Amino acid sequence: MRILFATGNEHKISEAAAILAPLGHEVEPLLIQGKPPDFIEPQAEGIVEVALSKIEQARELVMGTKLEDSIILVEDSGLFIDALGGFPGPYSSYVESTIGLSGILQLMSAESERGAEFRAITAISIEGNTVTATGICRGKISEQFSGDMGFGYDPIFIPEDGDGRTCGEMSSFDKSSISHRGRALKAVSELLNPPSK
Ligand code: ITT
Repeated sequence: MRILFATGNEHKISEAAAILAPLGHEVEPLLIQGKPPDFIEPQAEGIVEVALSKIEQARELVMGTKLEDSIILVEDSGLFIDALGGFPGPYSSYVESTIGLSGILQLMSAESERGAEFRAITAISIEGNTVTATGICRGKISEQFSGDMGFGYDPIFIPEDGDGRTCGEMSSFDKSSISHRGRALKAVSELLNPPSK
């Protein structure tokens, strides 16, 4: 299937394209007048509500255009740190662009309990219906930055299903095999193409 990913984050598009290609799907960016959509994210909500709001906004954007019948994908994701009561969670994007990763390491500097998880909610709109799936990647916050691959919080997140490297030190292939995005996209893909019994 050809899936249009409505996101302003090009790293999400390249990761999703690599995850879904072996499952038979082609991922392209959803562009409106040549630009990715700029979503209004309801700030008081959780990531499920934000993902549903994004899919609603994306559907409105394509309504009445030649993309109206396209399959559209959106995602909302975030980093949830146990010792900070789940912060930054739904505020991950805002926190990354304000205090940044160094601000998070500073907040965590006196913490020995460093458990955290990435969560992703993907929502796909197909023939007027919306299907959603969740992906979680447990891990911990590193003591310092490591690696310059990936994006966002990758240089300070060590996944527990990995080998001790941060996601920032992993190839996109290694990261996607255990990431929240990889898990959510595989789950949503199974809902689109249920495995034959
Ligand atoms: P769109 O809303 O346009 O899709 P966005 O980058 O704003 O793009 P989110 O609202 O879902 O995405 O915010 C996700 C935040 O969590 C943002 O700060 C990301 O950098 C971070 N994040 C999400 N997935 C990540 C990953 O795989 N690795 C590192 N950081 C990630």
